Amino acid sequence: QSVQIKNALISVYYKDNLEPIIHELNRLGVNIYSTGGTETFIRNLGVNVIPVEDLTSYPSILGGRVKTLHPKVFGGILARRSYDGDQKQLAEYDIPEIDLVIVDLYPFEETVQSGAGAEDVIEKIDIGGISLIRAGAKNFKDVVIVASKNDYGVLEDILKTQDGVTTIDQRKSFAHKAFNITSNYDTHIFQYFNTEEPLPVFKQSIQTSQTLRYGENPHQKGTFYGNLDAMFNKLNGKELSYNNLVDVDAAVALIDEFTNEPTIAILKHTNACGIASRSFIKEAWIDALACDPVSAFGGVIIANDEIDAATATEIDKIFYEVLIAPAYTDEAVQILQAKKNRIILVRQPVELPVKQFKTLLNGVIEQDKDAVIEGPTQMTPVTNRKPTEQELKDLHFANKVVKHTKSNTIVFAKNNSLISSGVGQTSRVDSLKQAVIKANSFGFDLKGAVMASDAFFPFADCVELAAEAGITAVLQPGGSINDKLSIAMCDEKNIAMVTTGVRHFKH
Ligand code: 93A
Repeated sequence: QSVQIKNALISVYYKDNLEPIIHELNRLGVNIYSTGGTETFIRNLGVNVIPVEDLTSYPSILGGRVKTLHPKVFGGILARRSYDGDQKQLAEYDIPEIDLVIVDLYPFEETVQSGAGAEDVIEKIDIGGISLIRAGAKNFKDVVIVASKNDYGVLEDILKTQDGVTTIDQRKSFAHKAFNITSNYDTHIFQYFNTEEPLPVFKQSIQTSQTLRYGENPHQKGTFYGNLDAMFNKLNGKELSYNNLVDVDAAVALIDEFTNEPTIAILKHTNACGIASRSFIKEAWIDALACDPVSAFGGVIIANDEIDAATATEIDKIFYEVLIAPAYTDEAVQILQAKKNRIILVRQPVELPVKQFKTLLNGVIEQDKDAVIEGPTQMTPVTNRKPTEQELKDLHFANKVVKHTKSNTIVFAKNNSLISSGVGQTSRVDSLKQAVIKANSFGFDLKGAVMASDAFFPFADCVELAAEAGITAVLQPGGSINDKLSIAMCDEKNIAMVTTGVRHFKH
């Protein structure tokens, strides 16, 4: 299965780094066929070269559009060395076997990016070169195909160390790379012609990927596809892990709901365990942390405002994994960088995809992201008592948190701060009980606090328990056949309830 290279066809756009290969081929006594510019280049090195026109008995025509597209070229590449029929025909038509093809394609993408005009771009659609690559790669059992200037070095090594003999594994590996090059090349041509919006999730350089230390657990491999460098400027710390990325994604989505006041959120396993909006970022941090200082340990922290030295000093007191903010003062950076392992990110203004994808069974599901949030004007009071101004504000705040918390979700909030939540329980009443227990265990008085639910209440038990805990206003989408029972319970307990008509499940 070893093949000795006897005849080579070389047609390359970029001639740099080709010289050592030509000298090696010359040393090995390989016949070299070549096209116009490449042929001149080789001849100028003082090496014998056969113009491809001598092989085809045709000149290069149509301004170079047709130079290698000929049976004498493709016959020599595609003929199977072990097929008698193929061999007979090579003899009959006087076609030499070509066992090394080196091509470097017209630089299509580069020409597009240079801002060249349409005519120039179209001329850079390589036809003959890409066919040579496909033919060489198809017949990898007998042919070595080097399909890019980036692989000249690999070939040079093989020629030097193996005296022009290649193994089947090496030829197959070249073929594998070659098809990668042809498919990418055609994708770029398609993208040039395509006027439809590309899949939004792939808008930004999905071609970049990053191997992660591991996946969700150490025995799972993981890769991120996308461009993290465009999204964050990292000031400190190690690489983001798979779980960090999942939490950072949740953190970014949550904080983007809060645009008016300085706000900080602390997340664990994608759920907020603390979030507060205040006039100053330091106060926001102190109240966000107070919500659940136990869960905050090892969390992801995100702010919508610049972190100053005073805030950094406070944040520095706890152990966290990742801190994200749009900006930091120099002094804050100095304080935060003292702890080597903590990841400090500056968020860059990057447009995010509007769709989400998830693998499922033997396919993928896609959906629009949940992009709506109901403000006070979309809250319909359904009880005798209407919410006060402050309750309306707090309901709005709680609803934003609910939307970004795992279902079933119950959120308690007061004075633009999360008090506690019940997350991811299999029944809504369990989520509610969890929220009450958490609030109590951290010493919060729920009197005058509000409650938001991601979906409707199937029974009156939730509002009854909430009333007993001290909740005075409730938000829910509504739509249960039992809505009237929950509403009647609210009226009995003198609680205000609003419905929004919008469910915010998050699984
Ligand atoms: O215009 S083409 O598509 N027609 C061809 O028949 C053909 N054969 C090779 N372009 C063709 N090539 C390309 O020419 C190669 O892919 C390479 O990029 C380039 C090398 O031309 P030269 O040797 O004249 O510099």
